Amino acid sequence: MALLPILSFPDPRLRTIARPVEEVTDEIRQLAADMFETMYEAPGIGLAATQIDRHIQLIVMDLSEDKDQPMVFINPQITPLTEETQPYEEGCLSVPQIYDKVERSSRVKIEAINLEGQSFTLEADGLLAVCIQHEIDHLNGKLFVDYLSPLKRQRAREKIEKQVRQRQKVEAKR
Ligand code: K1U
Ligand code: ZN
Repeated sequence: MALLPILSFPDPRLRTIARPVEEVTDEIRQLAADMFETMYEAPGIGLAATQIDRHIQLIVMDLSEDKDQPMVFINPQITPLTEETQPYEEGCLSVPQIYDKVERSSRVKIEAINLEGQSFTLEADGLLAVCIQHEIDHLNGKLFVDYLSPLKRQRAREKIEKQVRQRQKVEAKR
């Protein structure tokens, strides 16, 4: 298993559109295992392959408190089941320490493939609905800060650039 570096906003690689997975191979299964390790260590509740600079349609997620309910979504497609939206205070491992409200569809149908290569469908609401929409946005090169005002997005960019400068200073002293 391996911990993978997570790209940070405004890295342009986060804007890459992910391509579909053609076949679920051992390499994909190993990548998913490494993504789970990276997500749990961060810590986070979801991770899209885009965030670790792999541009394929692969998402891992675990919404449980005990980190014992791993979910994998390969080539996911979502369909809104309602016109209703709900606000949720989102975070993102690629936009560290920034949290803000985003409105998303309250209920969605998810169609995807699992690590055995089998198709499955499920209906989602609550945090699962929020998180799958957030992660699919990553696969399409979109970030939650894109839903915020230009001023808030600029502030987020400046805050992260400051964090990067501080980290580089600490590393240079080592
Ligand atoms: O995609 C990501 O960057 C992961 C992101 C998922 C997400 C969270 C909240 C709303 C939408 C999408 C995160 O995991 S941010 C960290 C986080 O939410 C968290 C971390 C530790 C414990 C509980 C939550
Ligand atoms: Zn994110």
